[in-house]
Amino acid sequence: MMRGPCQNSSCTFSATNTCVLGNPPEDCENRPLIDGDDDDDVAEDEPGTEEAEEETPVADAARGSGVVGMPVLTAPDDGMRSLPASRTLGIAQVNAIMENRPACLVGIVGLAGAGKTAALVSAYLLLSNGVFEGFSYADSDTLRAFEEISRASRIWQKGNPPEQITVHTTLSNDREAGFLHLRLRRDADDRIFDMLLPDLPGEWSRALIDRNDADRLEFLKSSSVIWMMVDGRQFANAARVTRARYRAKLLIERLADLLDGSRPRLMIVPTWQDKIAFPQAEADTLRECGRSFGFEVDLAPIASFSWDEDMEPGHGVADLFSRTLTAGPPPPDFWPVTDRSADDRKLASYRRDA
Ligand SMILES: Nc1nc2c(ncn2[C@@H]2O[C@H](COP(=O)(O)OP(=O)(O)OP(=O)(O)O)[C@@H](O)[C@H]2O)c(=O)[nH]1
Ligand SMILES: [Mg+2]
Repeated sequence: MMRGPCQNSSCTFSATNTCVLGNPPEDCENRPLIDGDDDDDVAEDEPGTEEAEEETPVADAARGSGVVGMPVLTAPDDGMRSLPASRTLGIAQVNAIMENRPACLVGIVGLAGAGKTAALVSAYLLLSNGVFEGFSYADSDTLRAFEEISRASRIWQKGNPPEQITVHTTLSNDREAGFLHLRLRRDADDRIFDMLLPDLPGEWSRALIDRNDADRLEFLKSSSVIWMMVDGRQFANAARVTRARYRAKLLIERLADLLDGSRPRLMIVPTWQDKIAFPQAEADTLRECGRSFGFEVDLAPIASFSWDEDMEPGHGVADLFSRTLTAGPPPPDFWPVTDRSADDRKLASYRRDA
């Protein structure tokens, strides 16, 4: 048995022979075990992605030389390894960032069309135009991913907005979340904040509500804040509000269940405020529901875009980020207290001094 090409879309192993996660190539789980003649499905795993296009010729050439899945060229040592992944980050990369520096991991949930992607696009566009109140853009490891989700929003004409500015989110790996990274500088004190923001399909929240399918949302346990996005228009519509309210409450209950003991701050984020204000009674109901499950609840209404001349596009988005960052990360879990024994005396005293 050999290992085939890497299936992690962020990894450049096939091109550089270096695992982006630092795994030994022979043992990396992202490279499936294959028999020499049964690797056809590997290259087709992510149709349409550039990574997949790059991998195919390498795999084919390797097949011809009898060394299945191994690159035929040696990796150039040009420092490229340290470049960040161009698309979204996987869980392993997010973990690596969080171990290296304080970062604010946000959980973003909500049904399809709630406005999850739109909020991220709105923040990115405001930052790129230097009009994100209270913050400026410092860096991003996932610029290409931001550009991809923002593309359609750059081409619509004023006065003729399309129905959909962002497209329905799909993931190349439907079991693993893809994260966007933003580094912000806060104007007030020049402090730098790293934020990790998943752009998930609404189906993940629907599956959590309908089937309690929670495995792929496990990462929410490590988040400091959860944004629960809801389409604000539904809560101001007599025919739709009952169902919208029921599903929002069920989502809160499911989240509480999935999170076990941990309780990140819950921000309820009604979108489409340019169309209609979120009814106070609905806000109170959701707040109360969140509290009954032990959440500290906050409400942050936004208009990621705006069809209303009296409301600026991106209304409330900077405030959402600002309030998220004041929540502070949960206490870090590394350097846990362990029993000392005579054998680890040096390490123990190092920790005391550090
Ligand atoms: N005017 C206005 N339009 C919005 C707002 N939020 C979302 N939209 C529109 O609603 C569409 C759907 O929003 P998305 O952000 O793509 O929805 P989503 O939650 O990411 O949905 P999935 O990816 O399918 O889960 C967007 O393309 C926008 O056109 C808002 O606050 N104001
Ligand atoms: Mg989306």
